[in-house]
Amino acid sequence: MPELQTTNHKLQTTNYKVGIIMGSDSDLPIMQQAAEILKEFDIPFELTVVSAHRTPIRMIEYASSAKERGLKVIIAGAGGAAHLPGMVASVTILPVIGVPIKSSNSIDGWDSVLSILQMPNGVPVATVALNAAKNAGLLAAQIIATSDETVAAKMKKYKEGLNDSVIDKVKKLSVDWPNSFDE
Ligand code: C2R
Repeated sequence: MPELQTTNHKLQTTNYKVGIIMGSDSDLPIMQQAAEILKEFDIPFELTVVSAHRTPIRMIEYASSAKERGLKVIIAGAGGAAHLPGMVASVTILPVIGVPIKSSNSIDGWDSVLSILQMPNGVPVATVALNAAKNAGLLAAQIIATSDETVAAKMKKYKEGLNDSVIDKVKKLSVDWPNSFDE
């Protein structure tokens, strides 16, 4: 077995607010949906691969320095035996949002869902739905919005947009399918 080496990263302070990490670059097609949301909200973020299984020292160094470096939230995605989000949560006081991923080594996604969801008391991971990196991005934005009025205003607009798009659909639907509630 190769010797485990420390990564020797300098603890540089960053302006990034959110750290998006994933167990493998094969998770990127899903995890980039979180990145797209953060871009939409103009929230600075960093994105990289960190694996609890394959790069344990990197994982400990990344997670334990995250708060000191200036991050406010970590989004961690992993598939199969997905220990990354929970292990990250064990060494930081930052909120950790876990994204279960239906990866090539996943049986049906449940392995990843359960290993991220079923954390022991004391070490919470806010787990979103399978492959729901978009929701992870939104939840991270909502956490940032608690102390950032600009992001809060954008979030309010985003939610109003959701409402408006459903009302548009209701109007279209009611042409062929009238209902007494909307008359
Ligand atoms: P590869 O495609 O690299 O073989 O990875 C990754 O998140 C990915 O979904 C297959 C899957 O293994 C996952 N992985 C974990 C961890 N590290 C990698 N679940 C971890 O530390 O939890």
